Amino acid sequence: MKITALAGGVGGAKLAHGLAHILAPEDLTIIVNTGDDFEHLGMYICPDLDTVCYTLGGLANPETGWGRVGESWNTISNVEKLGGPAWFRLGDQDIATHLERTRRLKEGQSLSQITKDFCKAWGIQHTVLPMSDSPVRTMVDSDEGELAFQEYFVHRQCVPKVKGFRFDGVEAAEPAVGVKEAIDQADAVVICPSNPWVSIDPILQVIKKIDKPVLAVSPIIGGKTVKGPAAKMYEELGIEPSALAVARHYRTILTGFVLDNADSVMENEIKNLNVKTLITDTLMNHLTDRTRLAKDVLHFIGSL
Ligand code: FO1
Repeated sequence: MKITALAGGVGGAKLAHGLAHILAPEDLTIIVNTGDDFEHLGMYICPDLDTVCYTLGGLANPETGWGRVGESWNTISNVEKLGGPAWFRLGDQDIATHLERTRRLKEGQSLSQITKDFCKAWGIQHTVLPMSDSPVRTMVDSDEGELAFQEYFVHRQCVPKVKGFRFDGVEAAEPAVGVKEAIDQADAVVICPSNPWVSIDPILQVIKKIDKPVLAVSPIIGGKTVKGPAAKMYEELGIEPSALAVARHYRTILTGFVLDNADSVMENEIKNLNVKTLITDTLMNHLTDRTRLAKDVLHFIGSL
């Protein structure tokens, strides 16, 4: 079975990791959000691409989910001593990624080519693609005005109340090389449990049409997100955060929806969206959970 997965940061990367453990490299392509990308300290940083790659490569910090395991912080602490910004925690190994990506971009290489080379260097055999090789910037409209994504997410720690989102550059952004083919060749598209508003919507706006079976795994369990501000965003936008809200979020493209046991009471309402449902344990703390959920998802797709 050929799968194309759509993923953002930490939560999405975990399911992508589970899928990569089961599917052969030629049967899984992961398309990653680049709306979180930004320039910082003179470097071009791609947090979600790096989170997915580090996770697939077994290089990710298991506590945070982002950045590298066994990291040191000498560079950023010396930047801070010099009066530079240290709010975005860049580890020494991680900085190598940003330096080399920035050098290659300046030489005119594409983000998809750079990602391909980095995956090779990190021993990752599955295909990881940025959603686009053109810049897209998620802007968060809030009660403190419009904020760039990392300013909102890290610097302001998601405190501002969101009013809406804008994906600057998305209209002009073509899908990256290989994205259309990955969708066309897939038996199904899996939307990983990432933030629907700021991790998955940018990808869907770049891809536009998906005429394939689409399955989404809810990032909200029991009305809460495991990590990140998705539930808070739903609330601030006047929507009760729940698995049902996520199913409604994707209803125009959904074929199947995976919700947690904790939300089984919502199953009928989700079925009423003309969506098939799978109820299972969607928490992914360890690699065994990731592969178990990935197996459940693949089995479920087989039944769609
Ligand atoms: N998230 C934080 O909450 N605090 C940080 O200091 C931080 C640093 C960081 C460095 C590299 C990287 O690839 C990701 C990093 N993240 C950090 C996560 C980042 O904000 C992502 O955009 C989120 O994971 C949302 O996808």
